[in-house]
Amino acid sequence: MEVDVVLADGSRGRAAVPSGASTGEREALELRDGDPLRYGGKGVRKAVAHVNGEIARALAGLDAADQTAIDRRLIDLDGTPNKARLGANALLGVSMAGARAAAVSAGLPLYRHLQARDRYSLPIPTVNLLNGGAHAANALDFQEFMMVPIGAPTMAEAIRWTAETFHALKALLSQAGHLTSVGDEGGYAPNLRTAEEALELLVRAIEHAGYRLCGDISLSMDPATSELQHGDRYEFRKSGQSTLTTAEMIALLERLVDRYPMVFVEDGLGDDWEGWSRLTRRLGSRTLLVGDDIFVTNPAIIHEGISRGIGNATLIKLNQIGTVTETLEAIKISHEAGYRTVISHRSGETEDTFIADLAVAVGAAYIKTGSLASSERVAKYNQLLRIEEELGEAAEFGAAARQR
Ligand code: 2PG
Ligand code: MG
Repeated sequence: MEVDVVLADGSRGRAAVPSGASTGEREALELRDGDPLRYGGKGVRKAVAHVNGEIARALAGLDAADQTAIDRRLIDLDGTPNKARLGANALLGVSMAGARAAAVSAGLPLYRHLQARDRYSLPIPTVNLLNGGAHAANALDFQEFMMVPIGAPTMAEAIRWTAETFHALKALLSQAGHLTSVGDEGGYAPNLRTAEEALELLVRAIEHAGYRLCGDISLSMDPATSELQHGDRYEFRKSGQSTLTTAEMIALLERLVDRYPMVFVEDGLGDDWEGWSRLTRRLGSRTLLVGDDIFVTNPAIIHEGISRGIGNATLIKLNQIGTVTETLEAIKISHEAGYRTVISHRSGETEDTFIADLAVAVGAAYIKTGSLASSERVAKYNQLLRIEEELGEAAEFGAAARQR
């Protein structure tokens, strides 16, 4: 789904909307046609018709520089709590393209239009090198195993370290006779079974690439346990390992956090607020516990999570909530409560680089946007490199992540 917004002064903004495979239950609705004869039901003609019809009429004449007013109009027009009538994909495409058009009209780069600052912090990439779960056809139940180049001095160096580690990992996998094909987010998808096997491989790849584990490069993971949760149990169906209770899942995560330097664990538990609060009490002082499917970038849910002591960091995906304004609100609420933010891609991405600018604008600690294997992910890294170059001395890599 791609949208063009054209302003009266001729400025144009274009944006494309991504799509996820492992979605949170309370995400805004992505409108698909459901016509089995086109794209297996996944076509977006209805959403496109909404953009070109009802939405275009409702926005004509509004000031694009007033993002809040644009998004308020979109939300009111849709009229449902989860954007089910017009589709969050339709609304978000317009919202993002509108922001871009306004930036062009003001003669500003997108990040500066979203947030004017004297100095910017550049997010540390958290890079998915091994794929499992819903993102790969292997026997690994946990979804994402990532490297985080926390010791890199600049974005450019962080990306070089990442590329070198990614290739060192490929060599290790080949030597061990593993497949080196990749999963949805461009990380390798070898037929491993356990989280330990995956993390051990990352540790070896980091060392083979000539970096120090912990000092230079640390780790993170997204088990995406909402996909494993069935009732009050976590089932490891892909690997066929035993089923875990919430307490056992917390114990497993604790073992992994004890053993490996883990910047964060995302979605360590599924839709279980009581369990999340236990998990946070147990591990919250040792690692970031990032809420993705539990918070779904929804300001009201994040607010409730914060007041109940759930997690200590927020994953941010524009299309989970459906407008730029609500996304900025979700980030603001998180930062005000001392929660770090991780700006994230989706497993189904486009070449759109909005999230790179967003992460810089808001001073997010981390950005999660896949490996360096395919252009829809590399596009975001390239945009971060351009921003770093353009900002020069006005940018500090990793400042937000290092802040106490
Ligand atoms: C996640 C995302 C992105 P998906 O779970 O964090 O990595 O995956 O887009 O499939 O929800
Ligand atoms: Mg996730």
